Amino acid sequence: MDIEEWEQRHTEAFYDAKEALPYLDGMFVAYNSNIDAIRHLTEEDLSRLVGLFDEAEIQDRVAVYPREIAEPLDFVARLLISMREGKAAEVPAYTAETHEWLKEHLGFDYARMGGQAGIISNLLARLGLKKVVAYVPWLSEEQAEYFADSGNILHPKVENGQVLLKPPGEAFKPGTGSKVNWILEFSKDLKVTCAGSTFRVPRDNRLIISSRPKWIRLDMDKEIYEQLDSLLPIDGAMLSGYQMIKEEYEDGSTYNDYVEHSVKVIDKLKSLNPDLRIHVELTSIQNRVIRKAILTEIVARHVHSLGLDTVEVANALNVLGYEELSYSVIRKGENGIMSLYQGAVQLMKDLKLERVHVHSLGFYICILAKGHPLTLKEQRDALLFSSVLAAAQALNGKIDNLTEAEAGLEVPVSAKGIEDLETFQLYCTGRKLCTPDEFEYGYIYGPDHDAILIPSKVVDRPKATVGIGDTISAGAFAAMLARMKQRQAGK
Ligand code: 8BR
Repeated sequence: MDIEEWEQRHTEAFYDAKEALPYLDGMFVAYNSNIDAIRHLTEEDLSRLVGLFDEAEIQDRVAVYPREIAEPLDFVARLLISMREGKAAEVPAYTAETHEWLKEHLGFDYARMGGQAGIISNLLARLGLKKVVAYVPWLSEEQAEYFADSGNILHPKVENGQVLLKPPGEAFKPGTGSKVNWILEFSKDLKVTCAGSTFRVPRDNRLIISSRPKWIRLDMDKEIYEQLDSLLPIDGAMLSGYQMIKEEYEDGSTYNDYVEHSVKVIDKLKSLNPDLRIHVELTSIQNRVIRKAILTEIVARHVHSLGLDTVEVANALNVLGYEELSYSVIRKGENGIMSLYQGAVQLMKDLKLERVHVHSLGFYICILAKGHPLTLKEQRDALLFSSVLAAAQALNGKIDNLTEAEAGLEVPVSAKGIEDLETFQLYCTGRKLCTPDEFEYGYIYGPDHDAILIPSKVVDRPKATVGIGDTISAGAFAAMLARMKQRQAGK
C-alpha cells in the first residue's frame, strides 16, 4: 500500500466533505451527557484530605474496600487504594452529596463536556452543521453551560404544552441536578502518608468517581415524544447512552420499559422522515443482560448504523453467542484483524444493519450491506474525513471549527495501520475475497456485503484521547449523510 497515496486521499476527502456538510439540514443527538471535573492531585492536597478524617478510621475503611462512594470516608479510602496500587479505577456514587463535598473540599482544575451525546453534539456544532438538536433528559442549568456556544445547538423545551427548540442555556429543567464525574489524576512517585505508614505512587493513574444519580432515566419526555416533528428538518440521528439503562428500578419499572420507549422514539423518527438514517454509538456495557437487550432489541432491525471500537466488537459478539470469534478479536494475535472483519460482518448480518463502523488504532473498517446509498469511494471518503478529525482531536485535544481540523491533515497515516491492512490483504486475496487492485483503493466488493478498510492518521504523542472514538463515528456518519444530500441536490 502506498502511504503517499493515502495521504493524498485523506486531503481530498477532507475538502470534499467540507463542501458537502452545508447540504445537511440537521442532526438529532441524544441522550447522555455529563460534566467531567478534572483535578490533578498534589502531596499537599492529599495531606489536607487525610487531615479531615481520623486516620485509624481511614485505615479501617481501606480494609473494607468500598464498592461505592456513599460518604466522604469511602472516597478517601478508595483514593488511597488507587494510589497504592497505581491502578485505574471507576467507582460509582449514587448521591449528589459526593459532588458537593468534593466541590467544597477539593475543587477541580478544569471541567469539560463528557458523555457521548454531549461530545458528539459539540463536535457537529463546531463542524458548522446548520442545526444540531441535542436532547439530554436530565439537562441541568450547569450542564447546559458545557454545550458549544456556536449558536447552532438547540434543545427541545416544553412551554405551555408546546415543544420549542431553544439554545441549551434556555432549555434546561430548573431544579435538575447535574451528573458530574470526577477524574482525579495522580503522578508516579507522589508521597502518601496515612496512619503512620508512607508509600509512593507506583505509576501515573487516575480514579474516576462516576456519578449515577438514582433519578436518572434514559427516556424522552412525553410531550417531546408526541411533538417529535418539531425537531425537523433533520437528516439523521446519533443515539447513545443506552448503557445507562438498569435492569430494575426502585419504582418497579424494568429495563424492558425503557427499551420499549427507546424503540418507539426510533420508530417515530423514521416515520417522520423515511430517508432519515439512525446511528447508535456503543460503549462498554458491563451488564450482559443490558448489553444483549440493547443489541438485539434496540439496535437490531431498528437502526441503520452502529459505531464501536474493537473491544466492543468482542463484547457484542460474546453476548450474541460467538464466543470463539469474540476471543479471537480480543487476543489480537496474527488473526486479530481477520477476526475483527468477520466479527463486524457478523454484527451487520445478525443485527440487520446497513453499516457497521469499527475504529481501531491505525485503521478503520466499515462493513456495508448491499444496497447502501453511496459508492464505495464515497463511503471510503467519509471514513477518511473522520480520520483527519480524529488526528486533529488527538493533536490539540479539541476541534473548535473546520479550519482548525485541518491540523489533522499534517498528521501522518499510521505505518502500523498500513502493515495491519497488508496482513489482511494477504488473507483476503488468498481466499479470493478481493483482488489486490480492489484492496489498493480500500474497498472490497463481497458476495453478500461490501467493506471499506482504511489506514488512519495517528498522533504519536496525543494531547488527549478522550472522545476520539465519538469524533470518528460522528465525523464519518455526518460526512456520509452530507454526501447523500449533496447527491440529492444533483451535485
Ligand atoms: P474509544 O474511545 O471508543 O475506544 O475510541 C478511541 C479511538 O481513538 C481508537 O479506536 C483510535 O482509533 C483513536 N485514537 C486513539 Br485511542 N489514540 C489516537 C491517536 N493518538 N491518534 C489518532 N487516533 C487515536
